[in-house]
Parts: sequence; C-alpha cells; structure tokens
Amino acid sequence: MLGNFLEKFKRGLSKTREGLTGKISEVLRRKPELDEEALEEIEEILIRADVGVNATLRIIDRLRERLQEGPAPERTEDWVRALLEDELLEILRAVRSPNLKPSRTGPHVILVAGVNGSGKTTTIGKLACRYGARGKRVLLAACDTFRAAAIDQLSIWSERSGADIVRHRPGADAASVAFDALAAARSRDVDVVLIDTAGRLHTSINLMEELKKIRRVLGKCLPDAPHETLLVLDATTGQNAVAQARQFHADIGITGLVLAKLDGTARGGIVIAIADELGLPVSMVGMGEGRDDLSDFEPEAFVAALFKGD
Ligand SMILES: Nc1nc2c(ncn2[C@@H]2O[C@H](COP(=O)(O)OP(=O)(O)OP(=O)(O)O)[C@@H](O)[C@H]2O)c(=O)[nH]1
Ligand SMILES: [Mg+2]
Repeated sequence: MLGNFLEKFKRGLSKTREGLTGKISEVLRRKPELDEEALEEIEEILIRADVGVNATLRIIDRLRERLQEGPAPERTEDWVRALLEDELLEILRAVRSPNLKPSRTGPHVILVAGVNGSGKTTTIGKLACRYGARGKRVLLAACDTFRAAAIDQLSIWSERSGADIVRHRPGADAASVAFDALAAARSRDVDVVLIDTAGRLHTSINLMEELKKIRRVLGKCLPDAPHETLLVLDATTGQNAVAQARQFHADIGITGLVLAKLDGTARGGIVIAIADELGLPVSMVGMGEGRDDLSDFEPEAFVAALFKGD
C-alpha cells in the first residue's frame, strides 16, 4: 500500500523535492562536516520551503544537538538526511488522520469549505469518484449558488463520477440547497453527501455566516451532521494557508484539512508548518486536476517522497 502512495507522492512532490531536499543535499555535499554556517543555510532552505519559522528553528536545534552527540565520522550525507527525516516524521505523525470511511447507516455528510479558488469543487469531484469506485452511492449538493459557473462545474463532476446532484438556480439560498440535498439523500439511500460551498476571503463575515447557517440546517435535518467539515487549502499560498485554517477553525470547527495543489508548488513544506502550528489532522492531499489525483495523507510516504525521489 505504501508503495502505491509513494509513487503518487514522488510525482506530486517533485517541485518541493527540488526546493527542499535537493538544496539540502547540495549543502551537505559542499559542507559534509556540517558546520554552523551549513546549519544556517539549511535553516534558510527550510524557511523558504514554507516549513514555518517555529518548526524550522526546532528542527535546526535538534539537528545541532544530535550532531554534538554523534561522532564526526558518522556525519555522512545519509546520516544527516536520516536525522532530518526523523524530525519531520515526528511532526507529521502527530496529525495523522483516520481515513474517511463512511460506516454509519444513513448518509455520511461531508461539508467542504475554503477560500475562493482553493480547490473545493475539484476535491469534491475527486472524492465523488473515489467513493463511487468503492460502490458507495454519492450525492453532491451545489451550495455554491454564488456563481452559475460553480453549479455547472459541479454538474460536470456529477456526470464524471456518476454521483447524484441537487442544484438550485444561481442566487438561491445555499442553506435551502443543503436542506433539499439531505432530504434527497435520505429518501434515495445515499451513503455519502458532499457539500460544495462558495469561496470567499476567510475574513468575509458573510461567508462564515453562510457556512454557519448551512451547518445549522444540516444538523436539523440529520442529528450530528455534518460528520466531517473539511477545509481545502491551496498549498501554493504558503503561510497564508495557516492563517486561513485558524480562522475557519475558530468560526466553523474543522475536522480535517485537504491540501490541494501540492503538485504546483516548490514549497510543499507548508504541510509541516500546518501540522506543527495547527495540530489539525491532514486528511488528504491533492496533487493534480484529475480524478485520481487525491491521496490520503501518509506521513511516511510524504517524507520518503521528499528524500528519496529519484
Ligand atoms: N495542479 C492542481 N490544480 C488543482 C488542484 N486542485 C484544484 N486545482 C485547480 O485549481 C483551480 C480551482 O479549483 P476549484 O476546485 O474550482 O476551486 P474552488 O475552491 O472550488 O473555487 P471557488 O469555487 O471559485 O471558490 C481549478 O483550475 C482546478 O483545476 C490540485 O490538486 N492540483
Ligand atoms: Mg468551487
């Protein structure tokens, strides 16, 4: 299983590998003795790769400590890489997420939120394909009524995945779409309901109020719905993703993060900053626009792909 993930992660993380471990290897080759200057260079590389200042400083401190413990002849490039791998894994393992497996009787409701363009609708489409392939009956709720194109985009994913869709006219009340979607899900024996929502800035009060209203309506239709609230973050937005996650979590409570567009960035170190600073589970990562480009987050595969890419 890990092998399968590893191949996907290797492909998706090629840019990050160049920007992070590729550069670190360069330093290690130039300065195998790893003096203080080399440590500073590594520190800068980690920060540039969006690992986050706090996590970076801790990693460098730990590295310094362990270098002092280890006898000089052991300080080969491989040895230092292994130390770094250990440090990253320790941070990432703390946010390992239980995989999403609908097991209840009755619909498993997943609300998907995020700022505009972060990758919500695409993530929902990929999830619909994944659940469909596992024989689950899926229903999509087009609660992004803000733009007509958003409803059309979700409809395309409905066709592609074979999932049902509940949609209203553009401009309709998002919460009423959610209400109708749950009613349809219950009468049609649906296993998974995926709720697409409008994206606006995380500082938008309207957006948060709309999301809260959707949540209230879901809970009224089906006690303890939504069962998951996923926040989709665009990995290319760097440290801003951390601020977004904080705001969404404070306002609507997030149960899992999806990091989209990891394939498009050399700064995939953001996964480490998010794990370190938020402590929220990283459920999945998006590494492309296709239906199969969504993977459960596996810390071991992630770190292995960063260090053993080629
Ligand atoms: N490379 C890459 N592109 C992605 C990924 N996920 C989404 N995209 C692209 O990013 C763009 C925005 O994705 P959407 O899914 O429409 O984002 P959204 O959050 O629904 O956007 P709004 O509804 O406008 O808020 C699209 O062009 C997607 O194809 C990913 O994992 N990798
Ligand atoms: Mg969308």
